[in-house]
Amino acid sequence: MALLTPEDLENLSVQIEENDEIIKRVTGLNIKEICEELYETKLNSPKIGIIPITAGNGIISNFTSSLLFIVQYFGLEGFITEHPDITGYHEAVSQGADILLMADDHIFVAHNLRNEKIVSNHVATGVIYAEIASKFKEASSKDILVIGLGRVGYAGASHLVNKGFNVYACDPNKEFLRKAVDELGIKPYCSDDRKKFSMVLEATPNADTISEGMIEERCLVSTPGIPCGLPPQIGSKYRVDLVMEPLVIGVASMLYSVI
Ligand code: 2YC
Ligand code: MG
Repeated sequence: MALLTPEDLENLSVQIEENDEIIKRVTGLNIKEICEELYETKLNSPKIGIIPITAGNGIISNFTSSLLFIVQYFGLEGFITEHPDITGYHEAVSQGADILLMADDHIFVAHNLRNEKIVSNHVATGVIYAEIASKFKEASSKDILVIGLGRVGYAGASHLVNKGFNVYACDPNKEFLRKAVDELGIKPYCSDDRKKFSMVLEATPNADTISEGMIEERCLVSTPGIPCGLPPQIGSKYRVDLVMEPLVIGVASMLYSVI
């Protein structure tokens, strides 16, 4: 899984403002409204404990401060523990945190100590970016393309199948593709198929995965993937609306999903 870099998290407030505007324009709802509708709940006022974790590649300098910004952006009270790891865990619980946020290099979780719900970032991110793509007001059909069937893409594809969309998907990893076909019933799609889409969920760690033959003019590309899968020249030529943001949208989905 591609690890975030401090540069990815710079100007997070600008990144979320810009993306929230695009989301509102293309779906009619902003990110808060999409989460409230998707998870059928408001956030209420849980106290969020954010625990730095030193395991593996260790601390990402602005990761936990970014999480605190996000928690406060959604109007919640939060704190970053003074110490990392288990000392931090003990501190967070002792300080009365209702929900814990913590990540190592393999998984980033939100754990609600009050109702014992726990969610991973890759599932919550896949679901919310799929939901955004599926709510494109100008979509011409319920056909939707998912590029990348790893942990994030699979969760997104599964959510779209459950919502009754006609999910087409591609992934160079034949095992991932077979699994999604067998378990979700998605339709395999490869770039030389003639079909074009107005809604695309891109969930790969690779750049430039989207080619001209895949997309309709004025389509919506929804992607948490860093680097961007949409080549800029194709984005401008086809006047594509792009929703792409590194952390806020995924964390919002995590928080609402454990309420
Ligand atoms: O600063 C810390 O506490 C580090 N242990 C955080 C490591 C986060 C690693 N995960 C990532 O970079 C991201 C996830 C946020 C989503 C995808 N990759
Ligand atoms: Mg990508």
